[in-house]
Amino acid sequence: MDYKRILTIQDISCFGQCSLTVALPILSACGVETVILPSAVLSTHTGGFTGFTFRDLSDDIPAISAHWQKEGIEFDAIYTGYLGSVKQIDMVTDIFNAFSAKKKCVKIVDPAMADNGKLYYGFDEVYAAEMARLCRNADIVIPNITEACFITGIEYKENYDEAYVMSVLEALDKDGMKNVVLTGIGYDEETTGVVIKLGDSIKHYTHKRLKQGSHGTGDIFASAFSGALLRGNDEYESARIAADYTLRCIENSAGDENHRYGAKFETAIPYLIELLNK
Ligand code: PXL
Repeated sequence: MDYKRILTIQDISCFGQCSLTVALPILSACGVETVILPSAVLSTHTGGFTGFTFRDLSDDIPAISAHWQKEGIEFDAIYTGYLGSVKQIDMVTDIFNAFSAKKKCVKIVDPAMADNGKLYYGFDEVYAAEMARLCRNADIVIPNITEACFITGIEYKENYDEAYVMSVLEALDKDGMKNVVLTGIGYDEETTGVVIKLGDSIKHYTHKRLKQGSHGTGDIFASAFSGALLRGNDEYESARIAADYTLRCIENSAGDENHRYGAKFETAIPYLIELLNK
């Protein structure tokens, strides 16, 4: 099997099972060489915790990138998640340009900035507009419906129908985002799923909806999607694998009220490998 190398750029939330502490093990489990660029170090993630520390690593990013270029290091893909500031988004744009100039490099952006109609703590409209700009530079974007609304300026609706989702996808397309994996899309109480749009082709993978949610599931999904894609699966198959794995991680965490800060993704890694080997 072809051995691929991916760079993932996102923060380290030391506690909380999200961003790099999730992306690195999941991508490695997919059999992909995983290079990390930590954008910041936080004691915990920002969802549901107060008083967390935040060490911005922006100043190191250009020097790390320059060193890699000097060493001739190349990537088959770059996947970005939570980024700490507008400045960092600009730096990531530079990294996209530098590393896709010589070699084909798939740029995957999860605009991890919002959920349930609201931006995450610390982000504002300026940040959202800048993230939209990064999305325009990507080959594939993985927003949830809230993020897609912030990117397009379409009003967020808690209850929506297929026509609304199609209008969001159309707006993303007009804005330059041709390939989109829109997560958390369901039209009834029992089901949810992922809408995969590749140019003019639109498919919806649906599965059961679980009542409880937990933090970090977007990162689990995006990491498994990126890993499955690099393993040679197409976008639809990668989204299906990532969705089934994420569902299993949420099921793993069900009933543990003390574990709402993250999903127990580790014990489901054998299941992910099983899905990849099918
Ligand atoms: O899971 C997304 C994420 C990543 N990193 C940090 C976060 C969040 C979401 O809140 O706060 C620091």
